[in-house]
Amino acid sequence: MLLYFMLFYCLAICQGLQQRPLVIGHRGSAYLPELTLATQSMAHAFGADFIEIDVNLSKDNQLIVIHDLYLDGVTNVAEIHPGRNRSNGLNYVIDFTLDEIRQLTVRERVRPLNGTQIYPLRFPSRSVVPFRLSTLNETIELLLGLNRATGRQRQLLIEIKKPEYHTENNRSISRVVLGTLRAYNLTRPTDPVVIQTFHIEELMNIRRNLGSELRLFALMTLNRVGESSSDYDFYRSREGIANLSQTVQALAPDHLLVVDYDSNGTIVGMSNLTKWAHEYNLQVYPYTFRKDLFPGSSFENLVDYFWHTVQVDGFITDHPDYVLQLLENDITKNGSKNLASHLFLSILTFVFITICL
Ligand SMILES: *[C@@H]1O[C@H](CO)[C@@H](O)[C@H](O)[C@H]1NC(C)=O
Ligand SMILES: *[C@@H]1O[C@H](CO)[C@@H](O)[C@H](O)[C@H]1NC(C)=O
Ligand SMILES: *[C@@H]1O[C@H](CO)[C@@H](O)[C@H](O)[C@H]1NC(C)=O
Ligand SMILES: *[C@@H]1O[C@H](CO)[C@@H](O)[C@H](O)[C@H]1NC(C)=O
Ligand SMILES: *[C@@H]1O[C@H](CO)[C@@H](O)[C@H](O)[C@H]1NC(C)=O
Ligand SMILES: *[C@@H]1O[C@H](CO)[C@@H](O)[C@H](O)[C@H]1NC(C)=O
Ligand SMILES: *[C@@H]1O[C@H](CO)[C@@H](O)[C@H](O)[C@H]1NC(C)=O
Ligand SMILES: *[C@@H]1O[C@H](CO)[C@@H](O)[C@H](O)[C@H]1NC(C)=O
Ligand SMILES: *[C@@H]1O[C@H](CO)[C@@H](O)[C@H](O)[C@H]1NC(C)=O
Ligand SMILES: CC(=O)N[C@H]1CO[C@H](CO)[C@@H](O)[C@@H]1O
Repeated sequence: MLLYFMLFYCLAICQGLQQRPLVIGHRGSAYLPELTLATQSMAHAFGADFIEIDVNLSKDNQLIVIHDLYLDGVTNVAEIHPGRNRSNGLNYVIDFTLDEIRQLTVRERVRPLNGTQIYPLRFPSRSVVPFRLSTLNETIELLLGLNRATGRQRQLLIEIKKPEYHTENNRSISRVVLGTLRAYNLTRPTDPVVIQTFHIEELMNIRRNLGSELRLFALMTLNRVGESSSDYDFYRSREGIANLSQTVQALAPDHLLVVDYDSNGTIVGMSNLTKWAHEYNLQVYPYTFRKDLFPGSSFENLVDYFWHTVQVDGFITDHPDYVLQLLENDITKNGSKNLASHLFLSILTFVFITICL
């Protein structure tokens, strides 16, 4: 009898311990220039469950891991390939071959055509450390190699950001991405890769027409941001979420769609998005949590609110190490509290049963 109770309580406690939201390293981590293999390795070592990356097509149809459509925010392209810019002064990924892109040095993100660093306290943008852009192939091999070498199974969250842009240029970037994943035998929902994009109809295309079984996440933002032609006002309504649940496994909304802030960045309430998503069995992973840029006055309280009050399923963050630390400390705190109360209950039960018998 006692054994039974002990077992029951142990199971309950262990379950409590496992329930922390997922942590997704946004473009790797904040500590080295974004999306480099070095910063992805850091995210892997920190224990991020997912490493989030973006892909663009080069002139010769190679998948380059980079966030912007142009190269100027994170490389020295204007210096290495002068005179190749379009009329707005920017150098577009799609105008350069992989060989040309490999000649560039990657640096911490700056304002394009201006050169000042976006996050002033991060890695110095003027360092001479020779970081490089990489291909999707290299990134997949890094992940699979690290998973094997460490025995820790992390996953890749691949964002196809402007499928419409590529379609206008007569490219199907989704087809190329799926083809590359297939070459690595990554085709099933249980495989360690997930695809996400802001273009909701492209997710439906990937599922239905391209026939992919991979897990898909729907990125969402405000319509006025102009990320894609998708109508996010519809897709974050109950009806829209119901519709999405036929195609995707999770929503990855801007945190602004999940909670409401006043003009000082103080949280004043939450939207129904998470509740509705959970009703339709969709997970919710809002973006982007940055320790050096967030609304309100306490990053810790922000994470706590999203976790305990909104009950999101994960965090897309530039600081996966710090968010993990916050989540795990909280669990440890409550875990030991729970352990004590459960032990107390076990003893009480034992005494009660002994007296009754
Ligand atoms: C863009 O290229 C032209 C030459 O085609 C050059 O004169 C100009 O300085 C370049 N603009 C920038 C911002 O680099
Ligand atoms: C670069 O941008 C920053 C911030 O917008 C601005 O303060 C600065 O004057 C700009 N510098 C140049 C050279 O344009
Ligand atoms: C895309 O293909 C169509 C039909 O083949 C052609 O008319 C159009 O000019 C192409 N667009 C670009 C940007 O190459
Ligand atoms: C990526 O890997 C696939 C499959 O191994 C191969 O067909 C393709 O050429 C590779 N591309 C690059 C840029 O290495
Ligand atoms: C692909 O992976 C599955 C398991 O995920 C495995 O059963 C299968 O043998 C693999 N196929 C190839 C060609 O490696
Ligand atoms: C809802 O989803 C279906 C397929 O899942 C799609 O064909 C349909 O257009 C969607 N409805 C709306 C209003 O977007
Ligand atoms: C924001 O903060 C300022 C200064 O503390 C205060 O005067 C103002 O009332 C606050 N606004 C809101 C919406 O709480
Ligand atoms: C959330 O849904 C409830 C009904 O389920 C509704 O009364 C409420 O106004 C909604 N809240 C928002 C912010 O849309
Ligand atoms: C941990 O304890 C705090 C305060 O008692 C509570 O708000 C929170 O929900 C608990 N967390 C878990 C994971 O039980
Ligand atoms: C197609 C694609 O992957 N696009 C990426 C490149 O350009 C957009 C526009 O900024 C980026 O946001 C995407 O990551």
